[in-house]
Amino acid sequence: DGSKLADIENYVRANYIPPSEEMFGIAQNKNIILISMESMQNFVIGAKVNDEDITPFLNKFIEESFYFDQFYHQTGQGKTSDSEFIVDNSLYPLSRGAVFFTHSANEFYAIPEVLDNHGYFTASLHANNKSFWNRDIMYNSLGYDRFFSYTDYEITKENSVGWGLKDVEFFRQSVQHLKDAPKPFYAKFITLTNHFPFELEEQDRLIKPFNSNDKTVNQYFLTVRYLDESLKTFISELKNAGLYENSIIILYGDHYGISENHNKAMKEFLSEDITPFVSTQLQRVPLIVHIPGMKGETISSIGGQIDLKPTILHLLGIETKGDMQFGSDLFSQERMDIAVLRNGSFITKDYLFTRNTCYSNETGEQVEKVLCEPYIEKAKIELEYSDQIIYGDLLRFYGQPLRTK
Ligand code: GP9
Ligand code: MN
Repeated sequence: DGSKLADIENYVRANYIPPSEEMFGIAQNKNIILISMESMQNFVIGAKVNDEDITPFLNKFIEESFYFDQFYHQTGQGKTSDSEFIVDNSLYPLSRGAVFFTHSANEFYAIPEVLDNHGYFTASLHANNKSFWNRDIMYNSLGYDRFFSYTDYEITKENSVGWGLKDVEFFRQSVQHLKDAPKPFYAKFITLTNHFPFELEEQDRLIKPFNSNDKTVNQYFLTVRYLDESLKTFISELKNAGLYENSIIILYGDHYGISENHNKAMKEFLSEDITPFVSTQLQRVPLIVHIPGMKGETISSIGGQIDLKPTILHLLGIETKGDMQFGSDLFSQERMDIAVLRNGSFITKDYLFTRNTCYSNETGEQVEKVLCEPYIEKAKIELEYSDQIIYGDLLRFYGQPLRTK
């Protein structure tokens, strides 16, 4: 295991990207509010259905934020839990199963543990049973101070739909928890209403559904619209609670909502064939970073959930050199544009590789495979190294001196 770890360490060190000088520490000692947007894909941003905006609030919020429009989810079978795992650890999830279940006893050096060492209170908030996805156990390994789950919310038949507490209600009640929390905090909010099969009561349908033969796709736009509305509520409640100005707000989509089983309706919606190339590009999820007092801009460098840990820590002025991580700071000019998906597909500025075929990422035309070759190798190595860390519980042996505890 020792020699394996040395190889991985060399790779990670060689690939370390220093932070953007301009952004490093810009959010020092500020609260971090992380919002996991259930099943939110990027193609709905700025899009309309029946001439109505699907995400009117986010469209505006993006104007005053950093919006990453080439940002990919990297989840596998562990869905939401995989996205949580990737974001907190800058490691890949597993190719099968959910690491939240299979390796919850491992040693990690997740964001909550890092921030604990910097005086932060860390919490996850999610109005579902605490043991779903084994969160109650895994959160201890990741270092969360507190998990606000089902029993911390007032949940009734009236304020629930589909999987549970409606997002608007979830955010309303969550702000109360935040008000009482120690500062500064790192708080993750996991939304739920925009979850398959996208159920919604009449009163919460704020736009007319899409009109295809596919009920799932038709309803998806309604629950996305509802999620957008719940975010608007949340932001205004944060303002009322005096929590807005000293908090960095980071919103990201956890994974796709519309699977390839719905290509026919998606073709109707997008007016293009859902080829493997398009399918891969559809794995983009929104990433929005709101920093009080900063104007923001749209950033089109290619990245994924794995890049969030170094990005967040650098904003807080915490160095990540020496950390066992596979992502890099999204604000850094020096980073390489790449997103490696869990199935081995990847996207760079020039190329998109999926199902053993290399495409131009710009035109979608198939190109010679040899052009993708260097990245095929990189993607393979990264996924393998990350797997080795998890299967071998290698962080047990790593980096004790670097940890400040
Ligand atoms: C369940 C919620 C949804 O608590 O996170 O899980 P998903 O099915 O999206 O992984
Ligand atoms: Mn999910």
